[in-house]
Amino acid sequence: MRPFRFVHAADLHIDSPFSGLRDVDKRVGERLRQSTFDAFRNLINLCIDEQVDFLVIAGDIYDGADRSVRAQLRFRGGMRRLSEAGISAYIVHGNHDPLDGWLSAVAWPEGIHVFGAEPEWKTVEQDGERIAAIQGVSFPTREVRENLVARFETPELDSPFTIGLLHCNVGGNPDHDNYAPCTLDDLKLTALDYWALGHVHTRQTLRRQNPAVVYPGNMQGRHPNEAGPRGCVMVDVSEEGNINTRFQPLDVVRWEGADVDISEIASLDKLEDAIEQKLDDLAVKAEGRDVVCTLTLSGRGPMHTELARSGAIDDLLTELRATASESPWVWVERISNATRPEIDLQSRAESDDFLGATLRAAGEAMQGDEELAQVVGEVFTGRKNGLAAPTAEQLREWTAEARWQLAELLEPEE
Ligand SMILES: [Mn+2]
Repeated sequence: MRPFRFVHAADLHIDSPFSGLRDVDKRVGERLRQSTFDAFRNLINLCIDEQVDFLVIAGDIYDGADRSVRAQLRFRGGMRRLSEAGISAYIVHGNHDPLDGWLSAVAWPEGIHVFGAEPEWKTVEQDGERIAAIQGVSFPTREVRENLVARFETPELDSPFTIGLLHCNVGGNPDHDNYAPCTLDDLKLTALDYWALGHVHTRQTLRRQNPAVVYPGNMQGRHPNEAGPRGCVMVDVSEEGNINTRFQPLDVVRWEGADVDISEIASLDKLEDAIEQKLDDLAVKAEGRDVVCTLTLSGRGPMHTELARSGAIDDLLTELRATASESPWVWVERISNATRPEIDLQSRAESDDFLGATLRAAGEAMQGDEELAQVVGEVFTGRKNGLAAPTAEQLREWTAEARWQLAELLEPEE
């Protein structure tokens, strides 16, 4: 068998509307609406530049069952470029773009194959030699509750390298609709060499070999929960049939979360500096891509009072957006204020009220308290399968943490 290389992509969601964004800047909005098209162009460029043998796409090419004309034409244009470069492509549809959705009659160029609602085999040939056999099935309709793996055939003994192409939910992943549910064991039993899956948007390799089971994730992040690099998987198959996978980023706008701790910050300008430093770091990490950032301010410090004033966070957001660099840009999509007030435990413990008394008692317990050690110890050792009693050091740490929690709970905010 001769070694070969293919690209596995899924969940392109071309022409995603990005409708959930709040008061987004015009250029940012346009860039985002363009981003799924650009990521797709990057996919086609990658296949051609790397001269791969073929491409497999595991569903959700389009974002909506009512596929936009623009998305369909762009997709067909990409397939034509592949075809002209002598690269074949194998495609299944998923829950976002099932076979019963609105679809213009598209004539596919040579070498581009779209699987229907019944599983079938397609053989990939290169220079007259069979290099792989692909079995795939499309979603006939949006809500597929059937385990589609059961309909796949075990390959014949003289088959070349075999690939299963499917949009499905393995192991009931709760973050995604439970369409075409199946288990890893179902996939193993079918005795294919590589399962090219789609549906779960976070990249993951469920199994490396015999068979390899891979979700490449989506190609362009679309909201804060799709943070970090997004792209496809490049698969190399050796003469012996060994599989080597490598992630290739294709996204053009990256979503990232950033956390700025205010505990060491005493003034507004220092806070702005700290945030800008974080945003600069994100820009570097994104390697020239634009970035949409969800920013969280956390920690306990003097800036809490200032940030808690009405309109302060909105003003900060407006200012950060106004001073952001032109290109590539880092757009702060929202700021979550999770900061806490600064509390001086020492002086607070001196006051003559309930919290003062509680803090004093906790402070004494931190010096070592036999009664506390006994009561907490029993929680651990008193069980059927008893655990070791906590050490004096652990008790001290927990008491210190409990003191902070009590102070926050009992201290009325100004
Ligand atoms: Mn999807």
